[in-house]
Amino acid sequence: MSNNNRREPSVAIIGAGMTGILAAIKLREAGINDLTILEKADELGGTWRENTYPGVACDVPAHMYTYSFRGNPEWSNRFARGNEIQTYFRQVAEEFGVAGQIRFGEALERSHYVDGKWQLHTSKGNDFSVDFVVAATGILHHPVYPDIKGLDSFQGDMWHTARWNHDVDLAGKRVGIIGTGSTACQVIGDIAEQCGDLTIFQRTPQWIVKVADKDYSETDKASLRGQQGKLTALSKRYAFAMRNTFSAGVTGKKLPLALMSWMAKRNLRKSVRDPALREKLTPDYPVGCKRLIINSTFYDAVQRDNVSLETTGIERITDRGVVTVDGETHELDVLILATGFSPFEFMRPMELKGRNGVDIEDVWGRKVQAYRSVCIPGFPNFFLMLGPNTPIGNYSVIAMSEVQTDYVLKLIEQWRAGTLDEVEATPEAKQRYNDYLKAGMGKTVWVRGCQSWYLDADGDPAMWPYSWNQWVRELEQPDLKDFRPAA
Ligand code: N01
Repeated sequence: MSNNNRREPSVAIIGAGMTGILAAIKLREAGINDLTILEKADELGGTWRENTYPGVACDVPAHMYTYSFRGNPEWSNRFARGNEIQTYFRQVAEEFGVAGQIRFGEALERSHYVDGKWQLHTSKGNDFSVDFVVAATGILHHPVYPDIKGLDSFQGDMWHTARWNHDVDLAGKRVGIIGTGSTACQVIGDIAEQCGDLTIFQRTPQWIVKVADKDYSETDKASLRGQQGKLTALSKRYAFAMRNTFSAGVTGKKLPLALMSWMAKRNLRKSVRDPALREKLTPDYPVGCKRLIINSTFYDAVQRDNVSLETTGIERITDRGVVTVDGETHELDVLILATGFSPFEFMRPMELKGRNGVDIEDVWGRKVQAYRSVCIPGFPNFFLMLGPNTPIGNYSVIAMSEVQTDYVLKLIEQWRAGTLDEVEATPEAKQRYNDYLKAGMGKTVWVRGCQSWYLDADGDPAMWPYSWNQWVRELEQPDLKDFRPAA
């Protein structure tokens, strides 16, 4: 307790990716200095540390994909490459004094809420307690390996895109890739030229929009150096455009959706010359139902002579390659699994037990839900960043983290001031919130007949179904009646 009777919290931040770095900066700005930042890996950067596949880039415009308080004049392209994004996060963490505070190579293994404190146990055998836990563990970080018979029998080189094997040179090799999502499209566009033969195993075609990339010249960069105002204005312009096109379209606004559809269909029509190939690449579901792919290299790659698009289903994998259901064997030297991620794990496999020993596995066994994406009843003083129903179609996840971090800080402020003994949303508030989300889903494009990582086992999208502005407005101030009152 400090002199003015405000409680000063200790906080553990789990993960030093984009959100963890942000949380650390903002907590320190709020005068909260008792911080422990645990990072399971030996480097910060989260998704941008893990995804090093050829072609990795962010399909959100770079000047919008930065913290609002620290633009980056150095981007080389409109769509920043993964290594530049990773460098940006490292620089920001260093500039704001966060990097030196990170405990690398130390994962949080257990987190138990006992007598008003979180008792933590880490992979290095350290035990300590804190008032708050901020789980900044990201959404898409558990690779999905496809459930295909014989997968492990393949004798060539095989890896998931998030675990790229840089020791294998693809030049001249017979390469297969399973999947045609955002990741696969970036990989294929980048590796097609060097492979001997590249076979793309497509289960479902995807809609793709082309937004021209742009190289930023030295003059462009120089004009932005030291100009946070200009960088902010640029970011706002992109954000405005994304909000009013893709984000509005997927949540049911007719005109933006019509524009997205027109852009995707036109892109396919104009880019792919052969009608038979075009037919194979044409989805049978509405544009935006699966996350819209923004890419300008895939269609060119798929039309190369050394690339073939296989749409016959995979029957099994053998030591030599992929056997499709028509009995054909596709012999391969390398098999790349661009099969996506499991989006409902969040901070798991960490063992998380809340009030009275309630286990997150039991709570989420029925359905992965939270109150305002961030708070889970039964787990006081625990904040899940980018939790279920955070994502807003094709928008910058950094902007989402900033809004949620401000919200969390306001909740911690209530605890510091003693208005809340513990920050815990009530089960009723969580239920009301999820009913409200469900009510909005019917008009979104995500429920119009496709399968995607957005959907949970019940077919409910784990997305925010309303507008960006509405989301920001609703998170501006915590609604205290949704939390357990102080005793
Ligand atoms: O994964 P995906 P991703 N047999 O789940 C196929 C973000 N991201 O890594 O469509 C055959 O989209 C599956 O087929 P189907 C972004 O949010 C961002 O590409 O299910 N195929 C699909 O084609 C994105 O949405 C950037 O029929 C199988 C593919 O694998 C998210 O990450 C860049 C299969 C998986 O596609 C995930 O994208 C890249 C099987 N058994 C990614 N199992 C940015 O630029 C799966 N598939 C910000």
